[in-house]
Amino acid sequence: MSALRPGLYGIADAGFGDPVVLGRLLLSAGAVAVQLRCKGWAQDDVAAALRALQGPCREAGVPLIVNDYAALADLCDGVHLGQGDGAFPPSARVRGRSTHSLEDLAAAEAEGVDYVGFGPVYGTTTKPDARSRRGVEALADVCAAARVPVVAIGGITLNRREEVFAAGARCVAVIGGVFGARDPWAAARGFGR
Ligand code: 3NM
Repeated sequence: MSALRPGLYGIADAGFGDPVVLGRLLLSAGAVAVQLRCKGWAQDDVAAALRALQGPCREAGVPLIVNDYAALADLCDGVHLGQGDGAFPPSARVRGRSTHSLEDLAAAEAEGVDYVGFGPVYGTTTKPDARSRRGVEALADVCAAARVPVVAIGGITLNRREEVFAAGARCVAVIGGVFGARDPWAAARGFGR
């Protein structure tokens, strides 16, 4: 799988509805990646959702990435793990790690990740245990230092999109700004490049 194309790194977050439906919406709106995020789900249910999204993602040429559930790496193109979520399984083709500092970036690059998430750039209510906001300047510092693509996350709204890309982010990862919008498809479309 080649590196992430610039654009919306879509997150099909089960907190906002059936993640298979959300994933399909993200694909139809032009997302460059789809991450399945099903916090607290039974592994079998996550596996079923991954199987349902495999075909649509393949057809769209978009990587399907699972958040956590590293044991399901064989059912998708990649695995995204947070700090402290352990090592990547050998079968994960695309490896993404959440980072919150330059130190985290260095550690993630040392373990050979394909991209890093960086955030929260702004305040977010979607992730209750998120760190404090890092700001656009910290994002720019990480983007300047990074050898891998940076996916910016946390509180990104359509009117902040420009400054996030200007800071050097390859992709924006957005949950509330898409699925909290009156028209999620139009919002997702608007985040693209
Ligand atoms: N990870 P929204 S912030 C899932 O900082 C997640 O690593 C974050 O949702 C991090 O776009 C976050 O609604 C929540 O703010 C993103």
